[in-house]
Amino acid sequence: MNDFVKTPGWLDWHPNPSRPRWQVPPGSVDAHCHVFGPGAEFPFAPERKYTPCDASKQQLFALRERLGLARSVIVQATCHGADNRAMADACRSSGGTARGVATVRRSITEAELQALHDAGVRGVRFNFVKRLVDFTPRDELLEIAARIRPLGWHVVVYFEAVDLPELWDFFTALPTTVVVDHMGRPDVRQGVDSAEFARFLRLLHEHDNIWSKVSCPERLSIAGPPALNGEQAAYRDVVPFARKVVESFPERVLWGTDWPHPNLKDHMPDDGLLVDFIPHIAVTAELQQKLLVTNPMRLYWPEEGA
Ligand code: 0GY
Repeated sequence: MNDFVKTPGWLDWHPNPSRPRWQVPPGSVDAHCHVFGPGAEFPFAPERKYTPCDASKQQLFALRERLGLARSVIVQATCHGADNRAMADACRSSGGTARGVATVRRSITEAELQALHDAGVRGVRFNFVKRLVDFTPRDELLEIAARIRPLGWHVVVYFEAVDLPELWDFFTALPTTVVVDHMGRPDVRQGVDSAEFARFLRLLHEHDNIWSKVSCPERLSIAGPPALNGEQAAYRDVVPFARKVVESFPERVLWGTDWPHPNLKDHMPDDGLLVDFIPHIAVTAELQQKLLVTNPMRLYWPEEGA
């Protein structure tokens, strides 16, 4: 039995997402998703800022199948702190079809890092979103980055657009590939030509080790769902941002569902609609192949020689 009490107002993941109208290319990767617990088996961390519903590996893999996706990258969610057991267990039981991104502290041993690698972990996540985590000193993060580099891992960073100026020097000092979650969370009200979004694009222009996930339109959108008709994307106000990133940096973009969508307050997306969003932001077969297959395979399954 799970004794954890969900955060008030918590929205559970969509119980019956539509089958996408748009078919993803064979071998497509969901490069940003999570597992939550189940809490009875993998307790949530004492330092967490929210208590989610359960979202198990079986449920994640069932959704993946429904959406036509082949592989997953399971990103450690903050509700599990630096206890990576649920994520690592999901990777290990995936038969090689899931890789992971962990959260680690400087106290982690070499043997523990190696065990995570053996489970399928290929990166660490540094989170700067203040509502999600407590502050970690930069020197600790730099030390972790230096230690994971020899494993061939990369760093995933999550932050809000307004914080980029302050974080710029830290990000650009990182010695690994750096993957930015959700395009650095632009404020879509400011528009795709805003100074704020230009700053984010400049980060990628000037640093070719920095990648971006073009994920989470449901988190960034003011327009929201639904699609008005089959031609128009849901979350259409996010389209210009994601399309700009895909077309400017086609070799350094990733896409993910963000299932089970933590901390959404207004609505829970239909995951099928999130797949149908893709051809609006990657408008050619070549861009779609890079976004969904070539790029994530290069980063997470390099041994397969994509
Ligand atoms: C996301 C977004 C969020 C949460 C987390 O690890 C997390 O708790 O990443 C958020 O609340 O914006 O990418 O899942």
